[in-house]
Amino acid sequence: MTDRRQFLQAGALAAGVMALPRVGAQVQGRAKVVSTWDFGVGANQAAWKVLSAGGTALDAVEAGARWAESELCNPTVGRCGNPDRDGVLSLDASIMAGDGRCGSVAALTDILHPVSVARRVMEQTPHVILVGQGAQQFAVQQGFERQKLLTPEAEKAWREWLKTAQYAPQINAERRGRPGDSSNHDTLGMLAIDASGALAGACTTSGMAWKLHGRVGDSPIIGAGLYVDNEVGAATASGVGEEMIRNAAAFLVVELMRQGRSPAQACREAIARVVRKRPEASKTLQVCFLALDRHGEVGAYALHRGFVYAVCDKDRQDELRDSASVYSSGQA
Ligand code: SD4
Repeated sequence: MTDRRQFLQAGALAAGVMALPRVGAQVQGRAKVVSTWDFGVGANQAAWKVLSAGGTALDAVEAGARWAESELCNPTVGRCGNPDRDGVLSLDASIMAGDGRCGSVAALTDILHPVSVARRVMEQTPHVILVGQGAQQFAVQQGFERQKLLTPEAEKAWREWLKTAQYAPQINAERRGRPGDSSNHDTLGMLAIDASGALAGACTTSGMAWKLHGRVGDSPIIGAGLYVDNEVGAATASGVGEEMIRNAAAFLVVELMRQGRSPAQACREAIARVVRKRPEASKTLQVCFLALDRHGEVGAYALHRGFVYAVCDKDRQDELRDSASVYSSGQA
């Protein structure tokens, strides 16, 4: 028996309307994209080109992450990222669709667009995560070009660091800058909902500067740095990834939303979980969560001040919001 939805789809297809992307206010209606940090504005605009033309959330977040990987030049994302302790620039990225499809790459070297390799892992392999040499080999097989990415500036910063070689993940400096300010940047996490109501997310990062060679952060770990479920919503994280992995944090945020919390409440409760688990460490580590539910409601929370995120939909293309934070509001 044909159910009502199948019937409507069949009718629409017969009328030839489903096959055509509908551009304009109608198709943009519920579409929205949100991203971590001030440079999220630029990433959102790249994603919005896709969403506003009736494209999918998945294509949109890939486009946004690609923008950050190649166009934005900063020490924590993509080609301008700082290297690890051994001077190697290694990149982590993930992508996830709200129907559960996901892919990621970790510790990938010499490839400009890790997020697109992550998408190929999702679409072309039976696996979810590829790492290191295997990820690079797969990328090359898929037609991605191998290229040296370490910039002279990043190499210089690494040589400076080598003079003391003290590695201590720390809280991020408070963000005072505006979009485009080159001193303000961090890992990109993006979440989008498209006109059909489908959700998707992506993360891309060079991880923590001066990390041990081989270190994998939260961004390519599905459920830690990124989680998306069309039934509920999506969440992404930035900050010291080890805390996100310990707490399965992005999954936790989505599950809290499933239990009825708003995106902001879910992010706050997940931050509280991080603090409860490691109260002392939480005083100096930064952890930030950003969430988008399936209705398009956005929320964020951070351990410490300074986390900003960008929101883009048909009514605003470059909005930057400050997140609430546990320690600055004295609610720890
Ligand atoms: C990582 N979460 O690799 C990333 C880094 C980051 O703000 O987001 N820094 O741990």
